[in-house]
Formats: sequence, C-alpha cells, structure tokens
Amino acid sequence: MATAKKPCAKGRAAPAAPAAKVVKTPKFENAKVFAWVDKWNKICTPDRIVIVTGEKKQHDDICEMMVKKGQFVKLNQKKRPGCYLARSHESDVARVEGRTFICSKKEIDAGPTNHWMDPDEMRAKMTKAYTGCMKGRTMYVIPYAMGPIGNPITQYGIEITDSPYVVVNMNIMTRTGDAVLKHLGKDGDFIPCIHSVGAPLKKGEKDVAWPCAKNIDDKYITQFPEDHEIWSFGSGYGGNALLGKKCFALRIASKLAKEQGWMAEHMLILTLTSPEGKQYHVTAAFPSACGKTNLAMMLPKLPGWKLQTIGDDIAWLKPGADGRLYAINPENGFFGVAPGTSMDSNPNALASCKKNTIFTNVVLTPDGDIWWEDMGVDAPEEGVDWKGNPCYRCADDPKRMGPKPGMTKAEIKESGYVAAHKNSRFTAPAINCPVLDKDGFNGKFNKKPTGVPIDAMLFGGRRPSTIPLVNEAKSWTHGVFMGSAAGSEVTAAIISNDVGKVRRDPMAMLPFFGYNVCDYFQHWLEMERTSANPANLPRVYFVNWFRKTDKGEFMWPGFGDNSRVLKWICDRIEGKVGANETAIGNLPKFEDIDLSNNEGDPRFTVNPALLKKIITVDKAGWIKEIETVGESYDEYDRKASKDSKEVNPNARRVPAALRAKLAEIKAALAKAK
Ligand code: GTP
Ligand code: SPV
Ligand code: MN
Repeated sequence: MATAKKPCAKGRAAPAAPAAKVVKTPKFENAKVFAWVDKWNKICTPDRIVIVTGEKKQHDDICEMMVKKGQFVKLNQKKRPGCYLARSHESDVARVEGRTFICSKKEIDAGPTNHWMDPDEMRAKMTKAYTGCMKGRTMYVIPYAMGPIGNPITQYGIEITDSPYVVVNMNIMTRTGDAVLKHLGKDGDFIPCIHSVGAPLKKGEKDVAWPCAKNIDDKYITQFPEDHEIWSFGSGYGGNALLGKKCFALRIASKLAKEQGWMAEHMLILTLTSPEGKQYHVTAAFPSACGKTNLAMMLPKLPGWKLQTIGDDIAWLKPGADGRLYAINPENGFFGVAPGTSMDSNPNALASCKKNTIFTNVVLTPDGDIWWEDMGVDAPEEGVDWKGNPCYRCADDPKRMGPKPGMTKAEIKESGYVAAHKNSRFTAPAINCPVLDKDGFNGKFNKKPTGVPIDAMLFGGRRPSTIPLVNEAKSWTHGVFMGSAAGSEVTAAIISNDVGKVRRDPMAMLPFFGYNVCDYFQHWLEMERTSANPANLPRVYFVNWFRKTDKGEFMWPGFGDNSRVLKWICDRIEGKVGANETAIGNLPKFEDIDLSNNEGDPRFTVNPALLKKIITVDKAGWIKEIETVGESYDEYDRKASKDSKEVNPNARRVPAALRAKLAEIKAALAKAK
C-alpha cells in the first residue's frame, strides 16, 4: 500500500523493520497523541505504522489491499460502485456482552448491570495480551470525530488498530483523518482508544480472511470510565471494534454526560414535517435490532407527511438555555442490520447502500451483488453464504436459500439455516441516505451549530404481549419510569443464549451504561430538576410495533404505518387530540389514529379490529409487568455487581421517585376496571 511506504520524514509512516525491533513512532503535533501512539507502538511492536488521512485514495487503497489478501470481495462495480463484502470468523459475528467490562476503580461505580474488573488488574492482563500482538501487521492510527468537526457537542478520539477492516469502517462511520488532527492542534483533548484483533503473524505466515482471537474468553471490550480510555482486544466486529460507536459514544460518553450535565443515548434522531410545514424532531431508544434504523428512515404512509433522517443509532443531547434538549448524531454512517431490509420495509436504507458500502456476512450472488433473507427480491439460484459455503435457492420459495440444492422452505426452516447471518450488516455513508436532513445531520438548527431541539422522545422494544402500540407519559418522571421499565426480546445483535427471551433493557442502554444504572436513572431525573425550563423538555412516549396474535402474527404492520403513531404524537404535542387517561399512561382514542391511505399490500395495512386491541390496557398483563419491573429494581438495589450474591450495604438504590411511580401505577391498576 502506497502510504505505508512513504518515508517517515513526511510524517506519514515509518519503514518496515525486522521483527521485534520497534519501528519509529511518527511525529504528531499533539503531544498526547504522540504519547498514546508511542506507548502502543512499543507494546504491540507492529511492522509499520500508517496514519489514517481521511482521503478517498487511502481508503480505496486499503480496500484493494484487502481484496488482494482475500479479506474483501470486490462487488460488481457497475451495480455497487465502491462496495465490498467481508465474511467474519464464526466466533466474531456480534457484540460480546459477556466480555465487555466497565473498569471503574470501585466495583459499585460500574453497577449491577455491568461486568467489572479492577482497572489495574485489567490493564496488566490486557497489556500482556497486547505485547507483540501486532507483529507482522500494520498499526493504523485513526484520528476521528464523533459529531461534525467544530460543533460544540462534538468530541474526538484516536483509535489505534491493526485491522484494516476497522479503518475502512471507521472512515464511513465517523469523520476521520487530517482534519481531526488539525482541529486537535497542539493540545486538543481526545478519548484514547486501542484495538487489536489479537492475531500476530509469524514471519512469512499468511494472513487469514478474518483475523481475531477465536476463543470468546480471549476477547476483551474494556472501558476505563475514570480515565476515559477504551481498550479492545480479540474481536474485529461492529461495536466490539469500531470504538467510536458503542464504547465511546455510549459507554464513555454516558459517563462524561453524567459529569457534565448532558445525555448520551442509544437513540435515533429524525425530523418530521407535517402537511402544514411544521417541523418536529423526535428521538427513539429501541434495543439493538428493534427498529431504530427503520424508523429513522421510514417512508410515511400518511399523505403529506415528510420524514428525514438525522441519525439511526446514537444521540448526544445537551440542554439549551431555553430548557430544550438539543441533539446531534455523533456518527457519520449507518451500521445497519441487513436481513429484513427491503424496498417494502426500508427503501431509504437500501438506497443508502447503493455505493461506497461495506457488507459483512451477507450472501454473494454470482453477478457480484449481495442478497439476504427478506430483502424482498428473489434469491439467486446459487450463491455464497456468510460462511463462504455454496447456497441454493429454495425449491418452493424463491425468497429463501438453503445449504443444499432443492431444499424446501420447511426443511430450511427446520434446519435453522440462514444464508446471511442474522446480524449481518451494511456500513453505509450517511450522505447516501436520500432523506438525510443535511442541516440536522451537520449539527445545525436554524443554521446555527447547536443540534436540533427535541420535541418527543420514544422508548420501545420487541414485546409480543401487553405493551400497547403507543403510551404517553404523564410527566417527565413518568417518562423516566417508562424508560427504566423498558424490556425486549433479545436479538441476534448480541452473542447470547437468551435470543428471543424478554429481558429488561432500561432506556435500551443495558449493554451501554458506562456507570451504575441507579445513578443513570438519577441523572435522567436530574435533567428536569436542573432544567432552565422543565416545560420545554421533550414529551415521552413508549411504543411497541411488535405485538403478536396467538398465532404469532404481528398485529400492527409497522414500518411506514408507524407514521400514524408519529402523527398522533404531534397532535398530542399541539393539543389537537385528547387521550384515554389510564393507569399506565395516556393511550390514543381509536378515532385519533389517522387511517387514511390504508389500502394495498395486506402485509402493510392496518387491521382496525387489531388496532383497537393494542391501544387498550391489558390489566392482567400489566399487573405482571409492573411486578417484573419491581423485581428488576430489587435486583439493581440488591447487587453491587452481577456476580455478588449478597446484599451490599453500599449499593446504590433505584431513585425513590421511580419507586414512587411504580407504586402509584400499581395502585391505579388495582383500582382500574
Ligand atoms: P441496531 O443497529 O442493532 O441498533 O438495530 P436497530 O434498532 O437499528 O434495528 P433495525 O431498524 O435495523 O431493525 C431490526 C429488525 O427489525 C429488521 O429485521 C427490521 O426489518 C425489523 N423491524 C424494524 N422496524 C419494524 C417494524 O416497525 N415492524 C416490524 N414487524 N419489524 C420491524
Ligand atoms: C447494536 O447492537 O446496537 C448495534 C450494532 O448498533 S453494534 O455496532 O455492533 O453495537
Ligand atoms: Mn444500536
């Protein structure tokens, strides 16, 4: 690769050196950047160091190098210009929550939901693992920004990595390169991040398609919240390795936000414009693979309503002098779930991956294109599945593929086989999105760099029963309660034995709290207490697109029909419609859900009888629900950590205001008809 060979005099790269000898650390104007790179150069002993510039040429060169090494498949450039396909190792297909650690000095500060290890112990353990870990490899230094460079909400990071896959994904997901170093100047601060796939190469050893530590127990995703540092080892996939995303923008940022009075949340951001031309900004926190990308880019079924995307995964929100919360999307691209993304469900996501996109773990078609389950198009007769094995179109369903020719749909289902991994993803530049709200995306509101003011915040999850289509909080505290009580079926976005089971996932942040969940709840409550004008805080709603009938069919079409719910929310904000004030919150009256343009494909049509059912209170279900929320609170109160069995006298407590809200709803339910 050209950049790697540049002489170090140009400050770009040091020449290759014989193994064990430390290459020269390149110059950096910023002393903290130099110290960070120099430290890890000496520990990891890479063969060479390359600084990521953010230039297209360097990006393309790295992609081409990966093609040559068999780590990328170059897709049909007529159909998908600038697009590549990667296949990961079978052990490395999603986030590893069991190997994710919050290493605060005191265990109690990591709280009951996080894995914890003493920071000194962890540093010693991981330093050992990092020693010599980049032998035979290139160390890349990625300067990156989370947010538009120069925006008051934006923060910066330096990720050191030995994975070219990480480099090109970070180039898409964040703003990388020289512009960031320039902005940092001599003494600008940043979050230091170190990442290695943990697979050094012996002299002359050929690299594999997806290097990583194959044993799950050798992977570490570690946050040091007090030092604001991120150390990741052994995995090359998604949130484990693209350290700007979950590690920085949620875990470390949530800690910074707590200290500094703002919020870092697992939320999409969208702009909605009514037929009258009024703009609303909405955020929504749904757990992984529960519909953020889809809602963020949704094509409204309701005539006259326009939806634009600002972000699909993470929001940073800062209170303004007017008491409103102003949000930016710290990311620069979408790391979206591929299966299920179709022209019917999310045409804007498909359009976003037309060019300059990296696909991971999807099917390769014979014409150099990609395919996945529920893409809405017929499968090719033959293809290559995510493991690199041949796959074949199903005998009786053109929209499925099986591992052998001529298999029936029933046989494929029975075998559990999927041709694209359930957590296969596309990494697409945000600018590709046809409905990107450019001003909002660039962190501007009314042309000023402040982020967009949020009118409504949604919580949600996959809940086959009990939870209504939409429920409005009666107050901020009630809204915080709703968030704290969120739960969802576990999805393939996580390597877990619990996929499909409902688990509590407060604010969709369970895997992403950088500190104690009880303190996090308190921080949400503080946002009202410390607000310059609490009346201007966003209204809070809980939505559920995933109610199912006894037969297991969705009761609500979801996707574009969710615009009907967003309209109801806007109508509530404007005071245009009333609501049924129930024990659990304010539910829509049937006649206030706009059912215009409810024709066509029956899969995407609202069934009015089912709608009626999902906007009422299921009293028995809710009594149980409140009980389980109480149990989750008790567990948070009881445990200082996941592993401690005893009541810890020092454990933080779930805030009294949330306990009071729980008791109030419980009492109201008991009285309700
Ligand atoms: P992460 O990137 O993991 O944080 O996921 P996400 O929250 O962005 O989820 P995404 O929008 O990618 O959706 C995940 C899956 O849920 C896809 O298979 C979608 O097709 C499906 N999905 C999204 N929205 C809806 C909906 O309104 N109804 C139904 N039934 N399915 C949906
Ligand atoms: C999620 O799991 O919430 C994701 C994918 O957005 S990852 O980046 O892997 O965390
Ligand atoms: Mn996510």
